[in-house]
Amino acid sequence: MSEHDNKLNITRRGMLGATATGAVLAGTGLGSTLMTAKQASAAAGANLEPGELDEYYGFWSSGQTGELRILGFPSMRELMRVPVFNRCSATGWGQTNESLKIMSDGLLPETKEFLAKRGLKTYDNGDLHHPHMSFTDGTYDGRYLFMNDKANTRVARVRCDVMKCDKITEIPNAKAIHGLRPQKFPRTGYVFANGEDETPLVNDGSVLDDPSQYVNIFTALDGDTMEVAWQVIVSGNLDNTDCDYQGKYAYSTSYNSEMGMNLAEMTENELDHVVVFNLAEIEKGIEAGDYQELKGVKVLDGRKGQNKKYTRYIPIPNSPHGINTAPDGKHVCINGKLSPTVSIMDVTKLDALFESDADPRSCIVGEPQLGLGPLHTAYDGQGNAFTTLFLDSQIVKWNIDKAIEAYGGADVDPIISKVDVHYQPGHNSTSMGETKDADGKWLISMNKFSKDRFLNVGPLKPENEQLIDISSDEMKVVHDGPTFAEPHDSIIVRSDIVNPVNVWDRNDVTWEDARIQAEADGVDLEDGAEEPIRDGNKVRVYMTSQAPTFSLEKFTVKQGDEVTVYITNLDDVDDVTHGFCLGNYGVAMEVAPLATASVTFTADRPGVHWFYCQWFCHALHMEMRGRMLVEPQGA
Ligand code: K7E
Ligand code: CUA
Repeated sequence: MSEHDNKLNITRRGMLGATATGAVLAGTGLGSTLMTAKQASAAAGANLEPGELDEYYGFWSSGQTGELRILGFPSMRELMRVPVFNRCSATGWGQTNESLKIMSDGLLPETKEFLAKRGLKTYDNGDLHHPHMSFTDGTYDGRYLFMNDKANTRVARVRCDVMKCDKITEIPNAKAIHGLRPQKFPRTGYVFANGEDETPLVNDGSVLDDPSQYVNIFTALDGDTMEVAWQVIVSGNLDNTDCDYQGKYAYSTSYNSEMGMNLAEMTENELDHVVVFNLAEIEKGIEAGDYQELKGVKVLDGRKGQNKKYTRYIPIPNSPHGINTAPDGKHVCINGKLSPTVSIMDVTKLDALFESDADPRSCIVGEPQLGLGPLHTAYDGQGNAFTTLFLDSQIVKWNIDKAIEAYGGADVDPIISKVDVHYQPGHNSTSMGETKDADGKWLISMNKFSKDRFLNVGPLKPENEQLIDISSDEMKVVHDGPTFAEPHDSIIVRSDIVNPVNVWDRNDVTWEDARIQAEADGVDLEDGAEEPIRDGNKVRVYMTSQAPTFSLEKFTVKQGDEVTVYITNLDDVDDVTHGFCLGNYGVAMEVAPLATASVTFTADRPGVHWFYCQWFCHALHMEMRGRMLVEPQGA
């Protein structure tokens, strides 16, 4: 639920009561819509025969679980979980040296210090809302996925060749990275990231309960290096963000222009705003030295009323949430949340805002009333938009041109149809819908509540993601998909764009540290070493794995040694992943085909300790094990 909660608490009691009734009614009404022949075949497309492959990849966030998920789409089969901000028992993410390096390298020095006092190298929780793929020329290019962590103010990147996270950057100065989007044109380029929570600019305790001194921060990262390129101080907290197809502007919704500290203050104004960021002017400002340097980052002042050309504030009713650029490259929908409206912004009118003192609202060309609680909008590439109505538990399909005509006074209704979803939708996504290649086939509604849609699993219930056929004007729900906490957002990418490898390249940079250490030890990772290599109380064990054996059946260390086990998987066969799990030591990791993985622990328990392969690899997988013999201290 995250930030929606804040605003919607007001009506939450009434809303939930109303929904329970709605659910019963919806259950009886649903089957009464007749499917068109086109829809029937599309629905059949969602039910793949065994062995058939999906037409799309779905990349899903997981909210407070902190991982990225990969689904086959439209079958909605979950294919993989990619740990990012979380600790993963199966893969050893958050425990292996390779993952800990990725998780800790990009942390701020002060965070490293803070965590070290708790005996940690990194955070082990995250709140991942928004996964988005890198773009080239307005469409997905299959290089990277970028995603935010609202919980601990980070941005991560996943490599699409191996589907593993390779960089995590903690964003300085900002707090709670929420909205995130990669630049669409000419390429990514920048990754834009919104800071949601306002704090003093220098948050060292010298200013505490004086909100007049709080600011919020918009960040642009360099998607290639994952370093912060620049930041802009803004007024109001930032919610979601998107950018244009021209490479000129980014824009963010702000739901608390009041800079209020409690619910009443935060919802006081009838109008909040969208902040528009002028990328060329910001780059010029940096070149001209118009910034302060804070924690190694160039920070420009783009607050309201500073009269510079970095930002413009466009009044929008009331607590806007999602902001989505249409595939036409011209229109941007700003979802009103507490207002039943979506505001349509025309990006071709933004130049005028910056060049003259034009009324900031002059770029708003439509504002249709769609229903209660509009949160996010997706597109079919044919001029139509699909907006989630959180409070109404519906998706509304509407026509952008007609909404613009109606705003100009014409007597037309932009709403084409509505469909009930179950229940309370947040994000929705269409196939290729956030690119210029939107294909108008499928929509997924990511519903926050499932209530009675599945077998009851106790007070904590799954969410419900509903697959909707949008190939005709009558939207048709064709599948319910329960999911665990808490996917906010997803993207649906044509499968030909994504081409992961089957086995690792031995030269991969992921285990560069292991390669360097092995070289220093005179060991070839692909051979392993027959004896542990001792260096004071540091002991390094080099093993290979090849189904169904490890190259060592045993190794001996002394109690208190700091032991690093390096394992190289020599099986270059599709899908033959091995693991290393050391019993009663809390140590476990994955070693995929041709990968090297390593883990470091202190051998502080004497005795015989079995290690085993924890990924099923062979008929003799159970036999794939060995012993760590730990000599007691003083022996
Ligand atoms: Cu609407 Cu964090 Cu994208 Cu949730 S946000 S829904
Ligand atoms: Cu190797 Cu199981």
